[in-house]
Amino acid sequence: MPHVLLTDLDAATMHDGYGLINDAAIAIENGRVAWVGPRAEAPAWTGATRALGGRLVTPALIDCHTHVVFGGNRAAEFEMRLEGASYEEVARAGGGILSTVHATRAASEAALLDAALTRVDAMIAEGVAVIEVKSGYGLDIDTELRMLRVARRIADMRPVHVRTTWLAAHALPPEYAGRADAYIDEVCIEGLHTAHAAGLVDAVDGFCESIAFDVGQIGRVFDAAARLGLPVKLHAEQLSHSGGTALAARHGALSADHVEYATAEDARAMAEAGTVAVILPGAFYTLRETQAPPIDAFRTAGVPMALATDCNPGSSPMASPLLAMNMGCTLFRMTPAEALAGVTREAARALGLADHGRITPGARADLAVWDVAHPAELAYRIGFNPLAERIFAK
Ligand code: DI6
Ligand code: FE
Repeated sequence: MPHVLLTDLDAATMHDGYGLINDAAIAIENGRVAWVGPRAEAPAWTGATRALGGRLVTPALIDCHTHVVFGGNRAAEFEMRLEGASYEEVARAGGGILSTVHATRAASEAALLDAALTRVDAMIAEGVAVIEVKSGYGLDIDTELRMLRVARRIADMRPVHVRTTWLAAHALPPEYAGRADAYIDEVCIEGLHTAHAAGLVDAVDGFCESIAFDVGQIGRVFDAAARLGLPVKLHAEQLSHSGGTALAARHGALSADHVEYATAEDARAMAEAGTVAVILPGAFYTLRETQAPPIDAFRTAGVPMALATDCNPGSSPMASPLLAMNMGCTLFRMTPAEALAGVTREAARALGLADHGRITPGARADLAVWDVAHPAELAYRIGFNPLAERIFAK
């Protein structure tokens, strides 16, 4: 979409609150926003013009935390948990993440891609233009690399940007039982070098939790990432307070994700480091967690908050960023404006993407056009998709 003037629309530019401009126009040149403002002040224009009939335009959505590449599903575990087993109990019994590891190791690259695309299509249908995709269900170097090759191929198959994240430090595979430190060295760090050399890694993540890895082990993975010049992020304080957010902040992480058990002190450290809190209400809801993330402490400390689906087969079998927005508001009392910023501007920040998630000159012109009268409607409804059109600037 080289030279287009979108006219006759409301635009949310996401500077302050909604940053709504009524009767706005957006000029697009070579896939970038060239100008945005009141239509009456639009620049003289020789390119094409399209009227969008007073619809709301926001930045296209960004799902900044997903595990969309995996084999199988975990409906049987869902039934077990409904009968009373906890997520940790299922994991310790060899189910949970490890059951998805078995299914993922057994799946071909083509099968993994096929299954991931159904989830990606659901996200695109809700206006998503950037998806972060993590490895973490291979737990051996070959399968972790296969997952990230599939992640990269998503962007060849669909009009969407993909950011890949190395998450080998997600769980300890059975062949390394009792040898977690060796797993960190031989798979998480060795494999990271291989994956990075193959151009498959945009960021590095880990799961810091009693059922996964401790602060020292994750710290070693983060040091390896730093030596390669790769940014880090972390699944932190999801099920208990394990010190993950403080570790993430010390390493200048892009984000700390889940953070239900984070404290006000953690929030201050995150604010100082510029680490985004990625709020994942789908996992909170699915696991029937009762500890809500400290949203007020994040606000007070000035921690930017993103929102994402955490789309995965276990703790968040959800591919709807609009539902994540609704849950962020209803479960955590985020405001609808925070929810919208959380799936646009702050999600871009959580991925280190400077030119996504805003409608501002120079930003990528990836836009979502909605059949709503007010942006709060995006978070308010459950199970309605008001997307009229997604504009993808590639
Ligand atoms: N926390 C999560 O919510 C996902 N990974 C993680 O570390 C869930 C992974 C799964 O249950 O498959
Ligand atoms: Fe996750």
